[in-house]
Amino acid sequence: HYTFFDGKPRWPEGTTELTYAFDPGNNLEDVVKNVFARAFSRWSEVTTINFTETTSFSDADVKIGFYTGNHGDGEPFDGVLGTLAHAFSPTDGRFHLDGAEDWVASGDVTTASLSTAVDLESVAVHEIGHLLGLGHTSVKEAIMYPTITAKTRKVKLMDDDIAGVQNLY
Ligand code: TQI
Ligand code: ZN
Ligand code: ZN
Repeated sequence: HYTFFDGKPRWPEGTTELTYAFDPGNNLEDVVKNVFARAFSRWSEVTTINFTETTSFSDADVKIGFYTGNHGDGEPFDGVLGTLAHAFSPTDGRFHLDGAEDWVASGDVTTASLSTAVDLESVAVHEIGHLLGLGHTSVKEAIMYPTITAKTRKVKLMDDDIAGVQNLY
């Protein structure tokens, strides 16, 4: 079953639009940006919240960046595998990914040559759930279940994820 963060934080009542931006220091390719757009749209399809990209990193509701090791928030990344990414609860908006991972943004992760390949969209869909206020679930097939293995793709919201987010919005 789905859970929320302590105190059930959420974006304000009536929020229909959240903006997101990429750290300008990262210089991401369009294929990578498109993965995030798809991941956001999976949650938009089941809520009244739409996500739009903005170029102003400082003004964006959701701030996305790839960083390695210590990056200033007290939650250092740990190199290949281990922690892949983290996102803060509403309404903080920080969404960080470990730049040391072998991210796969296109093609089939299940046939990737690296054993450490991680599917970017799978992780993004999970982290956006946290950004919206969902904690972890006990339902193994759900996006918000707290385990993913390398070379796995899991991007489709399950009934449990949908019920959780629709309880919030
Ligand atoms: N990052 C953890 C996660 O997102 C960070 C974390 C641990 C966390 N406990 C938390 C975040 C409690 C919010 C609330 O779960 S991770 C998965 C999963 C990670 C893990 O890098 O370990 C995914 C990132 F769920 F599969 F294990 C993405 Cl999909
Ligand atoms: Zn961080
Ligand atoms: Zn999680």
